[in-house]
Amino acid sequence: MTKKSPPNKTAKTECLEQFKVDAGEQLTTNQGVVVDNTDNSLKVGNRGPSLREDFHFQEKLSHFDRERIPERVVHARGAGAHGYFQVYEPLTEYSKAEFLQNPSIQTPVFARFSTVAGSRGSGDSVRDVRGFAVKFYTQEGNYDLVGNNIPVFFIQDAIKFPDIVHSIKPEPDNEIPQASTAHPSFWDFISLVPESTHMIMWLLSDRTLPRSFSRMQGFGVHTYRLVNAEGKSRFVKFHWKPLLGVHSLVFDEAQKLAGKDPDFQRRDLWESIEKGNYPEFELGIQIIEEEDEHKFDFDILDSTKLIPEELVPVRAIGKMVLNRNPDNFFAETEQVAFQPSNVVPGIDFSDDPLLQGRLFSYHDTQLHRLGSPNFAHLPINRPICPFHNNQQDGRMQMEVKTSRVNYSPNALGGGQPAPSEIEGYVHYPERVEGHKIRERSQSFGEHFSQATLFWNSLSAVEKKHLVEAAYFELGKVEDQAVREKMVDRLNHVDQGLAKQVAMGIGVAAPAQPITQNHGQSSPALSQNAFAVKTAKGRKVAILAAEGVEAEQVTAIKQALAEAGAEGLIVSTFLGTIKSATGETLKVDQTFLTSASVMFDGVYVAGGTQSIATLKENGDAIHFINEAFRHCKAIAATGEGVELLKKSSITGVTLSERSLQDDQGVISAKTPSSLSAVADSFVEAIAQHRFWNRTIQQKVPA
Ligand code: HDD
Repeated sequence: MTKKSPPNKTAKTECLEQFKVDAGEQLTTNQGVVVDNTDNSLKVGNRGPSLREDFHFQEKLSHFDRERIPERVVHARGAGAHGYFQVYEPLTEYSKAEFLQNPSIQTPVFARFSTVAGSRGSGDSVRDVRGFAVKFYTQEGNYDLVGNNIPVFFIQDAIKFPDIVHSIKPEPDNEIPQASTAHPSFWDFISLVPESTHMIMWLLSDRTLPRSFSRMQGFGVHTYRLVNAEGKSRFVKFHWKPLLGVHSLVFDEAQKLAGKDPDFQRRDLWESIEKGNYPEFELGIQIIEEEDEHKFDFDILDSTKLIPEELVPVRAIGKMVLNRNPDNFFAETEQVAFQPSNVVPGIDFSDDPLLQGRLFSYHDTQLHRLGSPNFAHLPINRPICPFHNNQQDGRMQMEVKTSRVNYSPNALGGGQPAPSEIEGYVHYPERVEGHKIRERSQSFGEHFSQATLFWNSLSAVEKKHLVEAAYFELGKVEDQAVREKMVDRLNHVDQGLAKQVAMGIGVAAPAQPITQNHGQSSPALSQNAFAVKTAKGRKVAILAAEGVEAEQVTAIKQALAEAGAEGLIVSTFLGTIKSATGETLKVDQTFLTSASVMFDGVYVAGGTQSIATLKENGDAIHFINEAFRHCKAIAATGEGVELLKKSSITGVTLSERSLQDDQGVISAKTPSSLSAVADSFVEAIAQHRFWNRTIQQKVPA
């Protein structure tokens, strides 16, 4: 899909535009010398040796040789988008940050979503935590909220970060596996680090298989501070909630997608924006008064804990809309440099030891990746407000400073740049005292209660998926002792869970619980709490061949379009097909270029000849079986119902006459009202999945 022109401009768009350069008309060297032949190097005679004086060849090759910069050590694979953030009402009571005061102001943002473990070229849909990083270009400087789609983290202290990441990444001897935690060294580490228990429950859950970036939550994870103009500080946790709801893939689908369309989520983000289906997220805050810091049965500085929404409600304070794709992936998405240390007045840090370590690590990483202390000059990283200081030299300085001084204080340069006379960023004057010790607070010592809370809060199907994920992940660990240790660990969470997992991985079931399940739950931890039912942005495959009933295809396509969804015709060959009544229909995808895993639902239109062809096509049958197995909405009208009968789908009733809707399988052999079928199908797509298809496992796919 080609890129449309950008919508209304934000201050950042204008800032970026100064740096935009189009392809130009005439090829030149970087020195501006015109080039009239870039296909042949300079040689002595047309078969002769090449000449060293070929400066065009040298420049072209040496630039190419340096075109890659080190990929991010984690979160290497990602996709980004521009947009804006707008606060709903002034947040003056809590924060003096200017961008949180005025509901009429749109603050430009750039968001980057990512996986953690895989390299830049890995698949989008793998089971992994997703990064959720947002740079706000405020008038007071850049503010970066660098979070994940999971509200807790693996470890409590940043000094363990290299260890956890080394264990997740491919094993060092053979670089296997790519983009997966399903390997012995990861589970070896986890089995020895009890503080990771809560996080691995989330890791094994459907949260790590988001349907799209626009359908996942985001979390700041750490406790931060908000500080108002009077200097009053409160603790805060940040939440992003997607307006399309929180929805996930199923694991089999995610695995297949990694081969069928490794760019699945990147493509979805790009196409949604190009079609005007802008991803939207509400920013929410949980506020904790300073005097309440110690009122919880966990430490709010411990990043392996969340604050249940039932204890502290999340207040929605504004909305982010992502409405413009980057112009250049490398210049923007690859070079964007997020740093949790980028804050503006009114937002401050807590003493969370994980956060404190991040305040060092990201800046250090940018110096390495981008290769220069001047990385803030890059268009994507430049603040939209002016910035001046005496840090003038270093690689790739983009500005030509004209003052003769680069020190402070100075008189020769009129004392400038001078420290501001109005208040700048003032760190919250928290009072601290203590001894220098390498220790962990005892208040960080309990590791299982919230893991149990999470388990108790899941729906039956979410629990089933979690157990299956454990079978897969631990099933890839050949070391029996590690598997035993993990069952023992899960027995701290819930004995029932430990027993179920033990059964699937060849470990003896624990006879006794280690800790009694406390029985508490937090409904907001289940994805069901945010399962917005809308068909907007969904994609549907319409299976068809020559002789299809065009009227049926048109009715379904129209109903989908009205709901903000899209119906694409999938057939054997690209080009066009002729309908039963002679219309020409364009084929969008073939059975070879697509698969059911790339769609949210499948529709089979009638037409005697079309269905006779599709019945002989194993790919068409597989398409239906697979969609059924993944609990997706399926519809068929007219002779289309016969194709469903030819498939292996089972346990649902198919209609011989008028409309039948059984567990999201909608059929109408004699479709008296196409619009009623279309409405039911759109409604079914909006449900996302039909988890109650209890016997879908029997269907081969
Ligand atoms: Fe990190 C990248 C999120 C802990 C060190 N991290 C990175 C990105 C995200 C996160 C979303 C990608 C940003 C982008 O799109 O460019 N990281 C988190 C969260 C954490 C966390 C939510 C825990 C709450 N990270 C963490 C720790 C450390 C790092 C404890 C080191 C002490 N993270 C990095 C890094 C990266 C990074 C090595 C790699 C590339 C980069 O920073 O720019 O510095």
